[in-house]
Amino acid sequence: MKNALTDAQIAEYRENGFLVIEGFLDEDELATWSSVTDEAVAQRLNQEVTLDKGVWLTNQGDPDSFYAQVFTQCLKLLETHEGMRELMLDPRLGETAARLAGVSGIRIWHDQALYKPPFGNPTGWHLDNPYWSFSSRDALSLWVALDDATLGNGCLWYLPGTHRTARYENAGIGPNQADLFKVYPEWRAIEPVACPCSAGSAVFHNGLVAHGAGANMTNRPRRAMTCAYMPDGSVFNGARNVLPSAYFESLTVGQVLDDDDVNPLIWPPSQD
Ligand SMILES: O=C(O)CCC(=O)C(=O)O
Ligand SMILES: [Fe+2]
Repeated sequence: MKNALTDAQIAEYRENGFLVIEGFLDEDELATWSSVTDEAVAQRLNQEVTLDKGVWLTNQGDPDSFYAQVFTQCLKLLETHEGMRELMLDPRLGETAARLAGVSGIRIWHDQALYKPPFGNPTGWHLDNPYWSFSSRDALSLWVALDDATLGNGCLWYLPGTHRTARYENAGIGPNQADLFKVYPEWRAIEPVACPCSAGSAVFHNGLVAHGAGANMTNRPRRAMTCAYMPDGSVFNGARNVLPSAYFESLTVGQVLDDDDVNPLIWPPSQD
């Protein structure tokens, strides 16, 4: 895993709000991530595994909806697949996220597989952190390409620097690519940057940077495995998002989200 970061990479991430690391996984690691993710997704979609905690786990309710054709989205796979748990709890991922964000501790918010289907819809411009149950300008995500991500199959696009001017207002991932610009008309002047990358590459992005992905014009899926990270010490903002119902109901706004079962601490590594 090519997770060591140079000062230049950290500076680039902080300036732009995203960083591409080509060849993040080596060939063997990519083969493992790919087969583990395929298996965990297949189990989830076939309902061979259940996670009955009142958590919303896939977007495949109506497979013909616009959103279901943006990507097959499977959340919290680490809770239902042991191999995925091992991959996601890797402290090297937490260390990399912590160094980029400039924070001392990192918890998992949620992992999610995002498979854009053949001929899939584009992913509308959006921000991530306003969806989540904590608000932190240091939140971030890891997006790992399991297939080559190209201009033709829906690689990621970013509006550089928008993490620094974003407010906690968002647009949904709906059919209109331009909805986010109704909220942030001043961002229309920013030149979007495409991030094509080869399978095994990683893209880290800040939870407040504007991003989206193009349509998949090819007859093959564009698969990605991702994980969203919460700086340790972040507090509950009142939003449910993917919190298990009993835990959600027990929380008060402002309470620290430090339940190790719900949000595992992956950096610093535990002493035992
Ligand atoms: O994979 C995609 O199309 C979108 C990814 C995304 O929005 C994210 O990882 O936050
Ligand atoms: Fe996103």
